[in-house]
Amino acid sequence: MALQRTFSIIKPDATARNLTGAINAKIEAAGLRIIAQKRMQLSKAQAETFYGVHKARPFFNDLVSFMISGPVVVQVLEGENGIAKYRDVMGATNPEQAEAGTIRKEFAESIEANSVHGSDAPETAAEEIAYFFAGIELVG
Ligand code: RTP
Ligand code: MG
Repeated sequence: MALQRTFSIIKPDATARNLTGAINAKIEAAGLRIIAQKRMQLSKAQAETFYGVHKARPFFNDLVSFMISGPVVVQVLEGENGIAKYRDVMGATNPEQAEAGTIRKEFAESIEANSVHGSDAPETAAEEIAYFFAGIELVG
């Protein structure tokens, strides 16, 4: 399979605990290359738009509040089968169900404060990358 790009967020629970480097080490150890990265504070509108697919879910308001509770690091990752590979490195949404060695097993605090986001399909990866980065910022 050719190189594939995915979009990642290091979430506020992780930046608060100074875990950006530890998470990046796991990303790189898995063979994914960080081809763009920036730290930012999401606005409420940006968080609502980003997680718009979950608007009707009972956890939506809490999720938006969490995502704006502190800085995030947004990233573009590239690698063979990058989307699925990063989902494997992240582990299950609920850290209690995540496999040993995954980012969420090792670092997540709860099903909500679960340290990282990763795109779930090629279409969402392309949309999410374009929402946060200009093409000129992606250096593969
Ligand atoms: P993500 O989109 O952040 O990569 O996470 P995911 O695919 O593993 O999980 P998803 O179902 O898309 O949920 C998005 C984020 O919402 C929060 N969440 N809270 N309180 C809850 O029951 C609950 N369920 C999900 C998590 O931060 C989850 O990553
Ligand atoms: Mg998701």
